[in-house]
Amino acid sequence: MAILLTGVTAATMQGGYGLIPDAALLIEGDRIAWIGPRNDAPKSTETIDFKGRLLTPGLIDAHTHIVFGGNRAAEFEQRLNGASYAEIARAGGGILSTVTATRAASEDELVAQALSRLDAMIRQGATTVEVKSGYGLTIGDELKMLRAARRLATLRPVTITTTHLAAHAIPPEYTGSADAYIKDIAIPSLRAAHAEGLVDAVDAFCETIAFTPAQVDRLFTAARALGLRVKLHAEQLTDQGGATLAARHAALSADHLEYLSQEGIAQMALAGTVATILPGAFYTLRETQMPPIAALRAAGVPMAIATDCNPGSSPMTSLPLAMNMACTLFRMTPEEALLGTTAYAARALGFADRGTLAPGQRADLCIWDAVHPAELSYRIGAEFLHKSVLGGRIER
Ligand code: DI6
Ligand code: FE
Repeated sequence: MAILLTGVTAATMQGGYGLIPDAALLIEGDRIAWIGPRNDAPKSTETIDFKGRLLTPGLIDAHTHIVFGGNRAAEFEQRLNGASYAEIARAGGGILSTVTATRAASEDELVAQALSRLDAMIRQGATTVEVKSGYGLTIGDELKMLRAARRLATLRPVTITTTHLAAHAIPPEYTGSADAYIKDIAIPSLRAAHAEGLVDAVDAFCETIAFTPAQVDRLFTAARALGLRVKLHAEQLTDQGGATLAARHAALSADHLEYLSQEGIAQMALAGTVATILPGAFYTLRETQMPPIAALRAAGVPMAIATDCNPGSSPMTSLPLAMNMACTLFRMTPEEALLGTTAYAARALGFADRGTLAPGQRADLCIWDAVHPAELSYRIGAEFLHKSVLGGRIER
């Protein structure tokens, strides 16, 4: 079955926007079979005219924590009454309050709650979503989270990739024993989850309030022995040399990066590690140290942009809003922002078959009520997805 989409301005995201005005795109099965000027389009049994709308690759959210129990509105209120994110974390709140709620939730409850967040993401153009564990922090609860994430993929026609993040926080029962936690919980839960086919990548939080580079190094060594790629929450609140460590493990991405050093940038450039920029967390925590966008750009490090959707530091489900924040807060260009949620987001997840419009690529597409791609970053909180195409199927 072939469908020809015509009357679109296509942003192919090859070499920048890669715009093709008055374009057409042929879908065959779940793949893009052809793309080019409408006048050169091959014949097709079915044609849909989108009347000048904008066509982009389906958006890719390369960093989310959408599976969790409860919410943290109360902590949001505490912060507005003067407490800092790190203080709340040290007092056993923050991530740990979500751990308590996540442990108490059944797998079905986690799926139901995550599904409403996933649906909000889909309405804003997401077609591939990475989902992390990291609020269970026992072997059983980490497995429960990853099983819930895998089930999302059976309930919606999007691609879900799973990331094991047991090294996200030190649970109360291991206070002062982070080394033991890595040995007894993080690494065994990784092996168990991998054996069950629940893990696509491995992540950790390298920070003074979480794990040291040496602890992360042990986890990453175990991950790579299983043949898994790694990524890292690095340099979010302080410079721990996390990006350099990630690069040494050929990481797919290093994420956050507000306190990234020039050395870290150089190592990421050498290793081909993507910089995943998360402006939602910067915005929510009212950080002032900006990630070194100009230096990353100068070093040629590809930058992805993601929602970091999580209950504490970024309760956000819109990739276009993340793009807007990356432009307005971090001075990224709208072209970089769209590359960051398409071509480079794909790279941050290790996908070569999506994120651009080209023959052979997976037919995950967005058609927007917009004319120029800069509108995606320019508008604040708008809902302007006209239709999405998921694996060749036109969804709405
Ligand atoms: N950094 C973050 O911004 C999220 N996780 C992390 O390592 C926050 C997670 C949370 O506060 O629940
Ligand atoms: Fe995160």
